[in-house]
Amino acid sequence: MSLMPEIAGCVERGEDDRAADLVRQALAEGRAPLEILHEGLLPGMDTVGRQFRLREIFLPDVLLAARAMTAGLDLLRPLLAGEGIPTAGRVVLGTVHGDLHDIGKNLVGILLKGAGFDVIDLGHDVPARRFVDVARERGASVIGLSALLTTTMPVMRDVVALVRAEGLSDRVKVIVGGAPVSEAWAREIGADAYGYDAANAVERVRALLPPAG
Ligand code: B1M
Repeated sequence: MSLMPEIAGCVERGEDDRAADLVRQALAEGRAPLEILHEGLLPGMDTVGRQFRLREIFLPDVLLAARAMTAGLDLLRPLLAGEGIPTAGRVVLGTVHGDLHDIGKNLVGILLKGAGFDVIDLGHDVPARRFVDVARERGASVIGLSALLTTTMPVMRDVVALVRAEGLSDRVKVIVGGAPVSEAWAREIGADAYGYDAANAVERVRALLPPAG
């Protein structure tokens, strides 16, 4: 079997050690980190999500899959982040309150760092108020919000409202993303941008910031 489907299979079966071994092997064979991510790890996680929705697998299986995905991602992280020149702007990033999903948010953070942004990652389950306080205190130009649950998406609206209420809209832009989030939702809540995947998030963040100089 070729390496990428094998990596996907390891994620599906929650085989973290083997997933890491195969990612190492793929890197040793000269495969690009982004290729390993998009053709190995992510398809595995997609399958897991589908199976979970259809109740073919259960929460413990998803946890094991997430652990295998993370084992592979940890090896790619330094390579995806590259050298990075930390001058492109400061971004406060996190998964919103009530939401523990952080794999996609972590990917966004890795690619933002790789693109030269200074990323302050607040982690997951982050209250709206904390995003805004940290952005103000640390002089960030962008707040990046991730949500994977339809029930936690409203926290994004709270953040946008707080940024407005505190008179920060000119200085601090808000980008939202995550599987249930859409361009229409971003517009509805008054967010400044929507990123449909991690690479797109980087492009959208770049577009939000004034040109340097
Ligand atoms: Co849960 N989960 N989960 N889960 N989980 C989903 C999201 C779900 C769609 C599964 C399903 O039913 N098919 C479903 C949500 C349904 C809904 O709300 N409509 C769900 C559920 C219901 C739950 C629980 C409630 C289950 C339960 O307890 N009964 C529970 C909730 C816990 C909580 O958060 N309070 C739960 C728990 C978990 C685990 C802990 C087991 C685990 C998370 C582990 C972790 O993150 N550390 C987990 C996982 C792994 C998933 C699935 C299978 C995979 C998510 C993932 O990591 N995808 C997911 C099903 C699915 O999405 N296919 C599911 C890979 C990741 C790279 O993609 O996060 O979409 P994603 O990120 C992408 C883009 O969305 C985008 O870029 C990323 C890279 O391309 N993006 C941004 C993300 N954030 C962005 C921010 C941006 C821009 C782009 O700008 C700032």
